[in-house]
Amino acid sequence: MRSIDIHDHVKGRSIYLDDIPLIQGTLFARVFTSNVAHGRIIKLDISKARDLEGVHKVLISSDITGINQIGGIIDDEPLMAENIVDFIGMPIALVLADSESIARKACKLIDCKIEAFEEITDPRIAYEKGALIIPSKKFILGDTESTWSSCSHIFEGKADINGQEHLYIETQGAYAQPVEGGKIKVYSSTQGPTAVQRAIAKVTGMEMHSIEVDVTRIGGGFGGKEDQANAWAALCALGTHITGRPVKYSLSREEDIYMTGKRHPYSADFKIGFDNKLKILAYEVTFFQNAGAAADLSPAVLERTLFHCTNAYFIPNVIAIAHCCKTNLPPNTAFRGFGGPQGMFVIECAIAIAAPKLNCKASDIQKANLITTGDVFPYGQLAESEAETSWQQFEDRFDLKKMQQDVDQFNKENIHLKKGLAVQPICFGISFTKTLMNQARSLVHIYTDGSVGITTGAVEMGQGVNTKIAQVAAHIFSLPIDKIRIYSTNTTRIANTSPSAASATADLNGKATLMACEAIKERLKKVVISIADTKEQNSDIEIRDGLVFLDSLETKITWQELISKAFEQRVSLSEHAHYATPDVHFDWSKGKGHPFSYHVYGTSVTQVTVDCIRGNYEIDFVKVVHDYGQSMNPMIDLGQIEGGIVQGIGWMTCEDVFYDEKGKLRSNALSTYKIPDIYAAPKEIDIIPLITDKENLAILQSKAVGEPPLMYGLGTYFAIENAIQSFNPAVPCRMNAPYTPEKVLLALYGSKDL
Ligand code: LUZ
Ligand code: MOS
Repeated sequence: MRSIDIHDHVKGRSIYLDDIPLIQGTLFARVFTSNVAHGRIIKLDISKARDLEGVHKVLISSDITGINQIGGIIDDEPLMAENIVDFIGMPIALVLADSESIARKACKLIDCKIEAFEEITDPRIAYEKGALIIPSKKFILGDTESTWSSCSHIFEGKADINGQEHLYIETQGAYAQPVEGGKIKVYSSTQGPTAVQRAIAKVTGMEMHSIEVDVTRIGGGFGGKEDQANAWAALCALGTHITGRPVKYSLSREEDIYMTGKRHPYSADFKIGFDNKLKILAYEVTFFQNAGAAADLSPAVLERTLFHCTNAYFIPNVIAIAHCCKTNLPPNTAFRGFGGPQGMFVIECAIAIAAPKLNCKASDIQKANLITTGDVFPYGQLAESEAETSWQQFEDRFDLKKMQQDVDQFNKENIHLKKGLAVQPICFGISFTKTLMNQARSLVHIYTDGSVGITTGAVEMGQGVNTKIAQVAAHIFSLPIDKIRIYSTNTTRIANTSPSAASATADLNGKATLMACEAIKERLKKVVISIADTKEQNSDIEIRDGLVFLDSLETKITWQELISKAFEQRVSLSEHAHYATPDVHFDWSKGKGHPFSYHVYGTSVTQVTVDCIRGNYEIDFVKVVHDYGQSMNPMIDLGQIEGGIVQGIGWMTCEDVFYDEKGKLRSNALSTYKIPDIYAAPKEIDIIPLITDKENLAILQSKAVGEPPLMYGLGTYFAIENAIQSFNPAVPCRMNAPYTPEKVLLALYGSKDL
């Protein structure tokens, strides 16, 4: 089944924030921001801006009616700077004007002087200076210390991995409108309507029941709108609260790129020990996370880095330490994978460095160490593993040996073109690592004409969650999909939502929908029995082609008749259901628990061709065996996998977030920040589903697919590295992603300053 949004998308009829008709009297917002990464405001004169014709108001931090605080996990993030500025792009003043262009002009008239302090941009320097956002976190499994002496081979190294700009097609934005009685309705491009509602309540001083947040859909989020949509919505709502006028702020691409946080860059040190059969006996890793100037979601991201630091491998002795380092950059935030990919990159670096010295391929090490069912992860959860099954199926489908021989042959015959191959197993835990977030609600109405309307806490961001939820209802009621409507996500219909994140949205909201539909169906069954003249109490009902079947026998009752009858009998045709993922828990004081409802596995291989004169490269193919469970929508899942792979490739290759030493973003436009285009995409993507029929907690056994495929992209880095090695084996492995063509060129000729 296709996505239910496809037709409107293609015809340009889908509604995004900027498609909402403007109401009269709307003011346009724009923030004036710091141009210094760290310092003290010594002068702030807004009079010229305020006096500009068409400017309604200029607000600064002292105008905030509630508290000047939008921190999600820790209260460390002011909405507007009071005194100290912590990053370039930090809001200082908010202009409200009759048009966007007047607001832009007014910002230029604000006179602000900032006394600059020393800035920190490097997480290791932040760590040395003790600039940590939270106390460091640690996982321990077994005992590394006593294991080193029994290792036949030990390798140590350092790995660096850069950030990533979300580049959702729809930029951040919000539109606040006054409602009678001093209430406010806010349209926001957010993954987390409740997070927005809470932030507005804090900043305005209003109660949450006076704030309605509504999201029809958003034009991509990738984690960038899990928490960072809050600021713009809070600014608009504050403007409305103070002026009584509608306020809209839709960020330009330029503003969005320089003001919002990105994927976290990490630097890491590792030490890995092997026995003489390629088994990894011990692994020690220390992560330095570049969190930026405020906590945002960094502590949770840091935790997921630890959870995924051994990827799909079983390692009996592990110490993993992670530091959340405070720097003077925009606060970094959630991004597809949420710290997991960074954790996985480092273990893959360790394996890649070890392989040539152990005289084998990285894939030999990977294969020898795959986690199996019953093995324990460093955080105490026992694996229900598909790592070996996916690898096995992968070898059955693709001839890895032959691929390697072809590459070797090609490299023998070519001097200036070299191919590289890399296998990439993945393992990703599904559930919010913060247990309380694993809950969701669904509100299902059947109207008296038999049509169905559903609201959940899920935000449609192009990932197809609305289609999956409609499928769940269609499945339970056995109705055609066009009888089902999914409404906007709205805090007055569904309260206290978790953000649409962690790959868990379809599972959580789908399960709640399943429960609501089942409850209504249970009541309808009684109605059928009452009119179909049977004594059978356990009869199953089903609707086929609009007719009700009782225990597979046709009753001649139509769905419409059944609904009318139910209404006549005053049976409730609505249900609000609540789902909480069973059995998930985690105890941070011990670093142990069962944080994930299940894991998603898979195995990929990537082949690249590097032009060793120019340093550029092409991706020949990515071939994957991916663990679907039982896909409820293969087309949507395929789209997620392809998109994830390309986004992962971009992160590993051409996308290079660059802040200069003053903390100024230099890759601040699409001319300087390169995302993959069609030429950068693999020439061939081959995705083989691994279908399993094991019980799991996924919705209709259809495993979460949002984030895991991104991590197949990691293989690109190592495929490029392997190609470089075959051009110039004297080059030391350096683990510093992304491999931009510039860096590849430097590496090919042995440059030290990679
Ligand atoms: N967001 C979050 C996430 O708040 N907690 C998580 O564990 C998570 N995981 C992946 C993506 N977003
Ligand atoms: Mo996310 S990184 O699942 O918002």
